[in-house]
Amino acid sequence: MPIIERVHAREVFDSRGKPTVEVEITCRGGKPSRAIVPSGASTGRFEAVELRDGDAKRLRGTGVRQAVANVCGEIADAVRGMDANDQEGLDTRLCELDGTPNKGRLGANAILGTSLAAAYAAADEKGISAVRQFSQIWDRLRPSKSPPANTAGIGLEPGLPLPMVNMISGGLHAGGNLDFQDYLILPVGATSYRQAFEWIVSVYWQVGTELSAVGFEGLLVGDEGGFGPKLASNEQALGFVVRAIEAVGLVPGADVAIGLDVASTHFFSDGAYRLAATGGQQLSSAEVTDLLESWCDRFPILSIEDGLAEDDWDGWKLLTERLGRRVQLIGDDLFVTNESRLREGIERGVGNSVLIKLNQIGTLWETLQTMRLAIDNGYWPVVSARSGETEDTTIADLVVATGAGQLKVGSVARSERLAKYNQLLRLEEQLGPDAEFLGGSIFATLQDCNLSGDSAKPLE
Ligand code: 2PG
Ligand code: MG
Repeated sequence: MPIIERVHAREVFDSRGKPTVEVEITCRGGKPSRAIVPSGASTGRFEAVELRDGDAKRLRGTGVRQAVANVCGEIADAVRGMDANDQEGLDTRLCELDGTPNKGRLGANAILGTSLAAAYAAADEKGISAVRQFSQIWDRLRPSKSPPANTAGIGLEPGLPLPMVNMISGGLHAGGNLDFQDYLILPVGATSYRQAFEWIVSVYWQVGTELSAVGFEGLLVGDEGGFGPKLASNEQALGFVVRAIEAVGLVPGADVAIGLDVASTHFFSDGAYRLAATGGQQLSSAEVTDLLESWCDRFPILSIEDGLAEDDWDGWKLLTERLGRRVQLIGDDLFVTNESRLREGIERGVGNSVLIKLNQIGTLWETLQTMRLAIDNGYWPVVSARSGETEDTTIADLVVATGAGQLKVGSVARSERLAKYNQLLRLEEQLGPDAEFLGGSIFATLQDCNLSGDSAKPLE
């Protein structure tokens, strides 16, 4: 049994140069195993608390020395001697030790680092890979029967995910003027992860070429590596992406569909959605829904995240009634990977998909419970990175282990993103037929979503 013997933590830095927590756990007879916690910029109000020192004299208050001290002190004392293989028991202990509903006392960063490092330490002691360890943990929650039809195939077996990849960035992630945070592509017609990734790289390069050709500062990239231009409108970005897909010989919709992360919470205030890119235009929830519906009519949009804000349940209900049968509607700030918020959404009939970010909730076990709840209710889980990332590849192993079907990591520039994409290439090679690529087939039940036509069109 992998017994936790040593727990250590240190302050390291993420892709924005911001301090974050790295935890190192050693089981009896094993080697030190570590995990690094990511960090968001467009965070939801209901996320678990990321503990920061707040000491303005050091690193503008962003230090995580207190969280590190919590791991090395109170948390280490509590988990030493525990079975690292018992993820549920360990994570429950961590939640009880913290004692608050939002992990505000010890910090979700301290707790998640410990939760994940324990999983890696257990894998090391057992002599198995991270993906196998995560798969064994998921086996305790893995649906035993077929999930509802619209998410058919998800979660049952390990599998390579469909990547959802950022091409153009705006919002809080880039210095341009776009209100919407991510213009993404989903290579739904690809038949393997490698092919999907090659298509993505080709389209990404082409978007850069198109932006440069018309004189935009297209080659400046945002926090997640997507291009961060100043454009005439939020809509203009969609045209660049569609043209780039066509220019590399792929079919918009059939081969490569479009996703948006509107991340609307950050431009919602006093009951209105305020769009800076179009001169301070103010829209109601119904008007944002109209706008998104008109875009879905004109562009091959398959997925929309946070189309409305984290508190706008009534607006979300309307959005879901209007678009929920033809588009994946992902709740990120709305659900914050939190089982009870997702349950509320399911009961209210809001959204049909949930973004899965480990640090929004703060332990591995709770994250997996939210995924299971989603799958049982026909909601697509989309495993996601944060805008502040590191070389840690947990989410790549996790998405394959659970067969969750989709992964959102950011763009194909910036090595903290490539760390995950490259890990998926390794897993594709190592697992072969044991990890099928479900690709766009997971969306087969969406109507009018531009998925018809030839799939697997070769690149020129
Ligand atoms: C999001 C994420 C990742 P952040 O909104 O989905 O793109 O951003 O980590 O800043 O919350
Ligand atoms: Mg988001």
